[in-house]
Amino acid sequence: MLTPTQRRNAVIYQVYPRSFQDSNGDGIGDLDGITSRLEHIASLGVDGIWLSPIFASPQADVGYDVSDYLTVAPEYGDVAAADRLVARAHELGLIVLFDIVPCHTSIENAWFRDHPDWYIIREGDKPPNNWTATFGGLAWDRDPYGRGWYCHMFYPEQPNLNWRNPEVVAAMHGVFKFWMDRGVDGFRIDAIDRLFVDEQLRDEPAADEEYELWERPDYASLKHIHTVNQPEIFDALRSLRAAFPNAFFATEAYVAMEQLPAYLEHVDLSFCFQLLQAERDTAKIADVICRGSKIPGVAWMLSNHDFSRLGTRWGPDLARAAAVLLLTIPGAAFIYQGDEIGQVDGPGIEPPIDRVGRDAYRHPMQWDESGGFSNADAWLPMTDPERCNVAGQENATYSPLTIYRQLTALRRELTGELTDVSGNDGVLRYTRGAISVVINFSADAIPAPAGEVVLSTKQLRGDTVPPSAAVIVRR
Ligand code: TEU
Ligand code: CA
Repeated sequence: MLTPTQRRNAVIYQVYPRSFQDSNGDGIGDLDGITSRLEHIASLGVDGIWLSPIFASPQADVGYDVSDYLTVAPEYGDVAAADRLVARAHELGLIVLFDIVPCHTSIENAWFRDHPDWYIIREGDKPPNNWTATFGGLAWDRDPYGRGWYCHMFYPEQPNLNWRNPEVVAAMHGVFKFWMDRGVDGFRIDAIDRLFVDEQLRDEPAADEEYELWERPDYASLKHIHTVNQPEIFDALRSLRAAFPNAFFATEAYVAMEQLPAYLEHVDLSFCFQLLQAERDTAKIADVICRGSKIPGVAWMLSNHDFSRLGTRWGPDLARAAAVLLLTIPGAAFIYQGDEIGQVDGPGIEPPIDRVGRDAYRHPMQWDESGGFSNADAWLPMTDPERCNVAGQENATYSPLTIYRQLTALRRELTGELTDVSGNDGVLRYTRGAISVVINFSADAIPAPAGEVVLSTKQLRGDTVPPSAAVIVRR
């Protein structure tokens, strides 16, 4: 258990269950596999894990389409395997967050067949309005049971639930309760910003400016005033918090930064996607961390299963420097599995599993030179285990793995606000108490800051910080 204050400063490791460790030779990661690798996660010095969805699912969106929230997907194990995982994590001092998808179910969930009033379904010859789905196309499809049109904010296989129906609220609270009773510490709550859509189903206007966060073209063509950030979301979160006062809640709201505080009134953490999307623009990063670190409950991340990996976007040297950024600024931090060894995007697979192209970010974890993920062909091929793997980085100076461990240890002495932030000329600088950080994104060596060096991501040359390196000093 972490106190509410500790939660807001937590470091959480994201496990993508299908790609972490296969224990039974079917090429698919599973819960017993994760349990067998928990010591690696504990060795990173993190506070806990978030498991992407493990529930029964036809896997149209790799688990984000849940057909039964109270059953574990058979290829991942069963409820007893989930219990073993949670128990072992707790022994190792790790908290466990499951991933709950409250906004939609799988189209194969029995709820969809049996309870049309739990969903957003309208009769008619044509779709009720112009809404677009996040992954492209119209947000409406013909109901397979002949009841008209159903709304889906994501894939057509993911019909939106109707949270205005109290039966839906009760059913979903039952899901939270089921897993809390089994010892889970809390939840990452998926796509909470789409929990409600306008009751009158009014059309959305054309977008008049580019949104603060990246969107797929179709979806970006409209201004989402009736399908995102609806006020009822906050009532739902208030009642969820009241029902589970001790749960650790981290929400995924893909929203403008100024909208995060409304979510954070009710939950411990909410992701800030702006840091990831600032890419290597130091002025942008400086602006994002200044504004974001003033939001209590901000959760930083630089990779997850939806975006190209840090190691690919920033390259091997800056990816190590990025770890310094992620773990030294005020706020919670999430590390996506594989980032601690600098894993890069994989080649994907033909035909693709994910129709919008996210396979490359989801390739298996690389444990040793031969992979170590599975003794069968993996569901997505290994990327480059001979180059990049956990075993090869143990105890190696300047390896990503070593740097992540140093940072989580150092983090204990980091307190206080961010001061003296600047991001000019490709160099990011900031201070927290007695600790100053310099990250050199430029192609030139720069003078090292004054003070005792506590960590650097490359060997310093004299009094200079080499290109694509970070240094932390104690003044
Ligand atoms: O993603 C929600 C979501 O839409 C954004 O975070 C997304 O990255 C952004 O809109 C850019 O397209 C969550 C899950 O993380 C994702 O894997 C699922 O596919 C999605 O919900 C649907 O459950
Ligand atoms: Ca398996």
